[in-house]
Amino acid sequence: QMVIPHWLTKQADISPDQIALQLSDGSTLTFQQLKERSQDYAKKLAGWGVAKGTHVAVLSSNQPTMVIAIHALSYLQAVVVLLNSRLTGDELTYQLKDAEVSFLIYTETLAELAGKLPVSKALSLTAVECLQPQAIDIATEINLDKPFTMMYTSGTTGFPKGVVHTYGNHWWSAIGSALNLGLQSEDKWLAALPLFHVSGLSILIRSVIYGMPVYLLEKFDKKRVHQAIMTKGITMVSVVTLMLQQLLGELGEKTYPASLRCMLLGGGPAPKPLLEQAKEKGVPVFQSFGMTETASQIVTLNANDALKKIGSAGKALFPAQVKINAPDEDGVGEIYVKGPMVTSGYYRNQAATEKALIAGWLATGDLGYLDKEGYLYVIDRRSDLIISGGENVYPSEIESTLLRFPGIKEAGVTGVEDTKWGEVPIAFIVTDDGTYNQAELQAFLKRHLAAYKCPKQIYEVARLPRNASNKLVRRELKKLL
Ligand code: S0N
Ligand code: AMP
Ligand code: MG
Ligand code: MG
Ligand code: MG
Repeated sequence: QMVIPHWLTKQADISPDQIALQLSDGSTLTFQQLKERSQDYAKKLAGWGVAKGTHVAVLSSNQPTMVIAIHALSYLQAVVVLLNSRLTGDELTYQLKDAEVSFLIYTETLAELAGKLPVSKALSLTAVECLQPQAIDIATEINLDKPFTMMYTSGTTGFPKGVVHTYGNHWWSAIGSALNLGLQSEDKWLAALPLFHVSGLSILIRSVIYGMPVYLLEKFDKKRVHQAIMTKGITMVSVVTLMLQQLLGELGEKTYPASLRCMLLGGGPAPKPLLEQAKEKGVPVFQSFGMTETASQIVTLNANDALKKIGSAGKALFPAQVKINAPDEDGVGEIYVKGPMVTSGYYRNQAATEKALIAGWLATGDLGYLDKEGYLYVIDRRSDLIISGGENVYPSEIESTLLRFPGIKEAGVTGVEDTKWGEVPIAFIVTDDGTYNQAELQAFLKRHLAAYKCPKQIYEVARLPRNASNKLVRRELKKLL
């Protein structure tokens, strides 16, 4: 069993006056203040009944109190289930049940959505602050083998799976990142990606482990992010492709301050022209490959190689390995990764875990190859996955929702290119004599699916492409357009 001192307590001890969090209104919290606020918050949560091992869901935008709540839950050794605020009540209800959540903390602006969820013990982030604290022993250590967070990721079967991250997964992810990017005393990481994704959460964890300030934005806004990079001494920022695209637009003919040393790009493919445009403007883009299951980036291009290996996701981080399983004659095959940042499995889902984790390697489902020098190129993503603005959309999930609507007999969903989102879903349906009500269908989809999953177009067709065993052939759907 690997045990380390509690990371926030340790950082508050080493660098009490260092800024931990900086907000756009100019306010800050030092590591000492963040520790105290988190420990106080933990005592209030304990008074409410949260204890070691309790599963507590958090539904919030990037608020400082959300950061405090996450650290507080680690002080209680509770498990944090991070909820994607773009999902519908239906979708979240599935996750809450699957994750066996018994407490919910939400931000006021999401109170209406929170009210739809089947968790009897639910309080807003600020209401928790009004609770009576209970004198309890705050955890002084972190056991790296114990679970800390859970996040849901959809699968090819249509049902989301809970990815469990141990403290050790997060620890090794942060260490791997530091060994690649280096640590500099003036580093400040801008967090505009949602903290409910590992893309955002991993910034907070790097912050406590490195003693590095996070500049926290409630959500991504191109103007605010641009202004922050120009004027707030940001050295690192994490982005998805759509954000890079919008930021380059904001930048125009200007250049970023030289202190910006890393724009970490992940979460999906990046078109080469965009990377070249970034290169021309001198934007230090580091492309990476990673997924929820790997607790953020696991393969990243480093600064020295960024210019000569444009389009590549780089090499595996120091504690990690990457290989191509069963490569074809061109060297293309499924990307397998391995390392201590990789999840040990999906929550109470042994079948899915066994399918993904093969002899210590994670089968990512993505296709790629390694060039002669061992650099990874990702050429296609895992089966059927559509990535819209960095959010994952699974055709099977939309198809099964469509099929629940009266009058729809068959449904097939595929992704089409979109200039803004990268890719968006469209649907093809076969109906009982075309009698379905279009307006009702739209309302039905909106009720059951997150907005980014709702098909942008629905085409009625006579039949869907199927193979000899009558299975839908999704890649042929586009031919019906
Ligand atoms: C791109 C974002 C910011 C867009 O959201 P925005 O602008 O805030 O939208 P809203 O104002 O809320 O809504 C406006 C309308 O747009 C629709 N909409 C919103 N998002 C999407 C979307 N993604 N696709 C399609 N439509 C969308 C709304 O529904 C609304 O429409 P109407 O009015 O019709 O309802 C936002 O989507 C965003 O934050 N995306 C990124 C999410 C993300 O973080 N993804 C990465 C997940 N992957 C990982 O975590 C693993 C990889 C990783 O760790 C990583 C990734 C990136 C960088 C670094 C790392 C790392 O390794 O550290
Ligand atoms: P998620 O679990 O939401 O983080 O989604 C991760 C998925 O994004 C991966 O399985 C890939 O399909 C895709 N992805 C991540 N990085 C890249 C990349 N560099 N190039 C192409 N696709 C990527
Ligand atoms: Mg996923
Ligand atoms: Mg917006
Ligand atoms: Mg994604």
